[in-house]
Amino acid sequence: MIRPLDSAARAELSRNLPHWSLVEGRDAIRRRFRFADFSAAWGFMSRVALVAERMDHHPEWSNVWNRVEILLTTHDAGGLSERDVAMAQAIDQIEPARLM
Ligand code: H2B
Repeated sequence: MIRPLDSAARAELSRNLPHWSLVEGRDAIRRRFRFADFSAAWGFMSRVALVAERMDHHPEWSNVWNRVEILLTTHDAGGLSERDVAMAQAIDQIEPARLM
């Protein structure tokens, strides 16, 4: 069992993860990405998939052509945990130059 994110870490979310926002009605964070085309979006998703496997932490996500939406929450914690923060930071490191 993983512990939920504590209130101090929650207070720092917007500063540590400025591109991510809290999801209404769920204890989760979300970021929307837009790429040049489907190929760029899928390439990005492939990289995220490798990170997810390495971290054993898997996103809820969707893709529509050049757009990717990623939602992070920890099912084992029933909401946000440090794993989501670490995953979001790792995703933010993936080729930001390819984002549009
Ligand atoms: N991903 C996410 N987002 N939340 C989890 O609680 C989670 C996961 N748990 N990936 C992991 C896998 C767990 O189910 C396996 C058994 O390690």
